[in-house]
Amino acid sequence: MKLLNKLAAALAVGMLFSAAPAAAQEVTLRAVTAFQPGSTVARPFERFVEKVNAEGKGLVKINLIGGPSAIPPFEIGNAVSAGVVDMAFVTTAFYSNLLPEGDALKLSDYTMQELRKNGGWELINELHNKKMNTWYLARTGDGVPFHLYVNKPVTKADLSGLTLRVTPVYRAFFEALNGNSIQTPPSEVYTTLERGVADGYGWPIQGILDLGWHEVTKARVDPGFYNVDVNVLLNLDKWKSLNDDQRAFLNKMAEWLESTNAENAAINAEEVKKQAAAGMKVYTLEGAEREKWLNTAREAGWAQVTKVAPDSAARLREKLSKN
Ligand code: 173
Repeated sequence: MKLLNKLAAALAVGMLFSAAPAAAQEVTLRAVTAFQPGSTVARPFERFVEKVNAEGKGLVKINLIGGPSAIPPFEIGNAVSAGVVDMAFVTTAFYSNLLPEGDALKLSDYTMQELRKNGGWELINELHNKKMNTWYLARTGDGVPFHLYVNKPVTKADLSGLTLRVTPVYRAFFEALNGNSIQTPPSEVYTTLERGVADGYGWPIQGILDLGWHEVTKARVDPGFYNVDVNVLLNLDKWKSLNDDQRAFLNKMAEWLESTNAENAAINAEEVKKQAAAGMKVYTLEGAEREKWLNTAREAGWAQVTKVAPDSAARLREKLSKN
């Protein structure tokens, strides 16, 4: 081999070696969670972060920079959309300013595993891509209903005379039953109840005790309604900048995270016991009142999606709903 060729070969090999570490470089994703660190609703994401960091060494690392005191819950959608953070664990109700039709997720009658097969996930992801520059990586909360919690009796599907703390999850439903609504982030629920500013609030079946809210809550109304959605979103530019291995790894972790939704039935049952042990009563609606309660929840929910996002509502209902 001539000297020049040898040199060229050596250079090429050198380039290969120097290119290799760059391709395999670990990416660090800055993440925030909309829910109180350590609380039941935040826990699935915290387990996800632990697992990604344990199994993703050299590939992907998540730096969980904080909870709702780092970025206010209703600002988190903006932050992940703009790339102020790379990843967020947040419910659609907190980013309805960017994606109003996100309201439809709580109305889904299918599990995420089913939605990944029937094209529902593609539609949800497409809307997140186009309208808020995010990638819809995974959903937790499947199999967790929301409830109304109250300090005054509720014996009918009628909320006249009650002022209730809401987010976009509950507003259309409670108002359809003549309730008054006032919106607050979770951090203000305790004082809102303590001061009697509200007579009740919406929240999932999980997490009341670890937030201390049983201290200011007399009762829960059954049945629960809807399905909680708390989602892992990535900034879309960040997602696109990852290499194939990093994306495949995150998809595998997302599949694992969604498989943990199967644990929710048991967690829900534990929460019901804990609420009872804390002295909380239950008002159970039955027969026609129960039917009215559940039908109003669903129809007020879809009417709201249709009102705020007429372009997407029919497509969403077709993919997400059995009715
Ligand atoms: O704050 C809320 O009541 C709310 O909208 C919500 C949504 C998902 C999980 C927990 C709370």
